[in-house]
Amino acid sequence: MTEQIRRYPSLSHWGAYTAVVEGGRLIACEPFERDSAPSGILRSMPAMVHSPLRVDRPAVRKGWLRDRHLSDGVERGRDGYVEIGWDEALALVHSELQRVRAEHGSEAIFGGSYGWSSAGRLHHARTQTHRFLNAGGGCTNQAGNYSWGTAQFLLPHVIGSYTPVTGRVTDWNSVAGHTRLLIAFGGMPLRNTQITSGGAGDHPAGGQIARARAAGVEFVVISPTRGDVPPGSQARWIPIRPNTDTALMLAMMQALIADGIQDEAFLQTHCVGYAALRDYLMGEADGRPKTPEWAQAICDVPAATIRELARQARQTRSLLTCAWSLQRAHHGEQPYWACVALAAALGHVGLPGGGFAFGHASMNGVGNPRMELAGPAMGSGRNPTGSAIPVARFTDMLLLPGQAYEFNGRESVYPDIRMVYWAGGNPFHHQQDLNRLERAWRRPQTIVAHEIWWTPMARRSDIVLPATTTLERNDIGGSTRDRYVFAMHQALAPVGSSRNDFDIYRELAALGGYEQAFTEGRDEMAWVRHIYESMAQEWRDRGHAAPGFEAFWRRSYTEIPEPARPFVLFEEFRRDPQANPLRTPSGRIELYSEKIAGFGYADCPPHPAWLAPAEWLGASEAARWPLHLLTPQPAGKLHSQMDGGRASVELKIQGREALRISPADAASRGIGQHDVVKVYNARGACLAVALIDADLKPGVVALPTGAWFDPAGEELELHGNPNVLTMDAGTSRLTQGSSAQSALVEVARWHDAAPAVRALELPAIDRLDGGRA
Ligand SMILES: Nc1nc2c(c(=O)[nH]1)N[C@H]1C(S)=C(S)[C@@H](COP(=O)(O)OP(=O)(O)OC[C@H]3O[C@@H](n4cnc5c(=O)[nH]c(N)nc54)[C@H](O)[C@@H]3O)O[C@H]1N2
Ligand SMILES: Nc1nc2c(c(=O)[nH]1)N[C@H]1C(S)=C(S)[C@@H](COP(=O)(O)OP(=O)(O)OC[C@H]3O[C@@H](n4cnc5c(=O)[nH]c(N)nc54)[C@H](O)[C@@H]3O)O[C@H]1N2
Ligand SMILES: [Mo]
Repeated sequence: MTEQIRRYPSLSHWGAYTAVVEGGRLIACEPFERDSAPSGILRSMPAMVHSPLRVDRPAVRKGWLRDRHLSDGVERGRDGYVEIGWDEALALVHSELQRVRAEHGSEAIFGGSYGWSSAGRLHHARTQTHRFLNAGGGCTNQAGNYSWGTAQFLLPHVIGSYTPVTGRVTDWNSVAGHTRLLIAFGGMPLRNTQITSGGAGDHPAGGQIARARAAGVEFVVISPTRGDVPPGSQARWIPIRPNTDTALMLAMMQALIADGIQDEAFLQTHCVGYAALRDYLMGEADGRPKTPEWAQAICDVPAATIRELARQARQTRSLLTCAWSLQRAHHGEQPYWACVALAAALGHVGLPGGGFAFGHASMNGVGNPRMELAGPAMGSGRNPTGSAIPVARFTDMLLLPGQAYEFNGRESVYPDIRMVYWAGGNPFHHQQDLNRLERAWRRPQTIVAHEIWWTPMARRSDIVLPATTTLERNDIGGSTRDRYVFAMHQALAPVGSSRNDFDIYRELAALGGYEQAFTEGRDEMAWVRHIYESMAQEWRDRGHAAPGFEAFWRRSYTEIPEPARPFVLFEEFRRDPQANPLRTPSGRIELYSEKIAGFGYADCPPHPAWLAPAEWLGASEAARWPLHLLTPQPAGKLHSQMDGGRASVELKIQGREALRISPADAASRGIGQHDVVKVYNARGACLAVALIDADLKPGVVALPTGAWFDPAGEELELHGNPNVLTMDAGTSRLTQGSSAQSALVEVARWHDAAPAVRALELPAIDRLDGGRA
């Protein structure tokens, strides 16, 4: 008898799909029928869902099982594991949480748990972690994100809001209808538009770019690589040194002022602080006018090009967009502030197809025409401790308890962390300077993780609880960047003895006597229904129809129509700034911020300025480390998720991540195509395989993120994880964002036999049934 094939609607951050199941196994993921450009990452899922790398049963690190919270943290990452039963595992976690709360207070539990988790909003592991820890007395949380965390804390000072980085920018209909020149700082790599946080029904970016081009929009891509030019855009590529866009933008503004063609009226009526910024640009303040010639020496773009681009952008309807990567760099506040200032001087802010925007190809759905209606959402409750650190500063926190730090005008002190609880993130993916993190990671007494796979994070935790994938539970997903909301039907029984994060927390909450506070009396399907109904009620309150839950669940998705009018960012503010002020102190765009001036931060002055990053090609350190390392998002996966899947593995070369290097830089180092290379600096070293790329500006190398961390000691990482090389420093005291894109390195051919990568093999586990993996 042949097994019946069944189909279930589901959703991932890389798109909606139908799970095809045969004999209890996922055999394929068929893209959602309305997706115009489905992501290839779907191909990785069947093998990964049933991978031998799945965490099979609860497992405890041997040293921790023996010595509990007194065990030696140095053994994390080296020790073997012992499987135990669920009851025993939950009892261990529960008693450890109680001990830490009683002896050290709830602040001593680090529950920030940063990470993307899954697209389903109910079972979103990070949200569930916060709900659980908050209900039990609180924890130390993390504020902001790695993605656009610098912008999140800068932009409210400048434009009163950070919604332009959540995707709410002048939409593609307005662009196709009105923009004549679109300048993309950081380019528009379509690879990144595979992803939407919360999932999506369509991937329209490539189509929108082609449509805009057909409508006559001229594209200019400013980037260290021609690889950031999207196909179909016919964009002109202007190569630039990494981390120097601020100088280019300031010089464009200076050129406008020098020619007397800046939009003086807009600067006077809609901005404050223009005079102070102008003095800086014209050199009144420091005797150094920020001319195109000045900028050329910094960013290596010809002065004539800068002048000509400024004039063209002033004379025609222009839109500036900055990739999020620009602000994920040391002093990453400056390019974003400079971009807003330049757009103000160009005078098209608030006009159809004009002004500034962020992240058009940083994520799917940016500029997607969509009504401003709620998406499905799950709350995480209030943290009773109120303790939170800036997201990317957690290595500092672990290393420097009690130390004071500055963040957005406030001084705080790092808490003394005894226990770390993580679900749905991989700090050994996302954090900079992983050798430093390894040292910090030894300090907490206990580390608990829920994981699906034996990731580098799981391998460095004391208690590992196996979590289900999305396919093993019912959920609801969607994003405010996309016009669809999706039902996610359970397609598989839990693999191994894995459990839903929600159920793990429910049982732990029951042990602690606060199950009701955690669940609010709802089980899985009651929550799915509740999330849907809350969203649908909001739609109906705002005059939009929404089907009843049963109909939605049966049909498996619901759609919001395109808005009748294109959205133009700051349209109302432009029309009447008195009646529609921004939420800045002045109600206007702040080219000079009194508030920031009051903080007195030398690393974030009160107006946009060129501040040399700690590491860039103009730094004195470049004599020793002559290449600027970019760490772009990986094309074949989401961060480190499913690194062992087909779409990811196909892009590795000889099992290692590929380092792009220019022909000139390869030749001068005797490096040939597909040679194994060592990429190194004072912080660490990794192996990678050279991919010679004529589209890269010489002096720049690019190693995508996501290879599972595989250190053979501090000296050498084997898999090509660039975060052993990146700098772990806040962008500035204002926003404390991640400086991932500011790192200098050297590259050398690796002559020895290259040690095998082990990260995608199982660690040593003593099985519950007596066997050994
Ligand atoms: N050098 C450098 N570093 C960077 C960046 C960069 O540009 N350069 N970018 C940064 C950015 S923008 C980001 S957003 C971060 C991303 O960093 P992370 O979000 O931490 O990376 P992911 O690999 O997505 O980690 C998610 C983890 O959650 C697990 N997971 C998925 N679903 C579930 C679930 O349902 N339950 C449980 N328990 N676990 C689940 C996955 O297996 C995976 O291990 O990386 C940052 N790091
Ligand atoms: N396939 C895939 N897509 C993803 C993700 C993924 O993991 N995989 N992650 C998602 C997430 S969480 C996020 S936050 C976004 C991030 O979106 P981004 O931050 O925009 O992504 P990056 O790939 O880091 O950078 C985009 C491009 O910026 C260029 N660039 C870097 N530094 C500079 C600079 O100083 N100046 C200029 N002009 N250009 C520069 C690089 O060449 C790079 O290709 O991507 C999302 N999309
Ligand atoms: Mo991100």
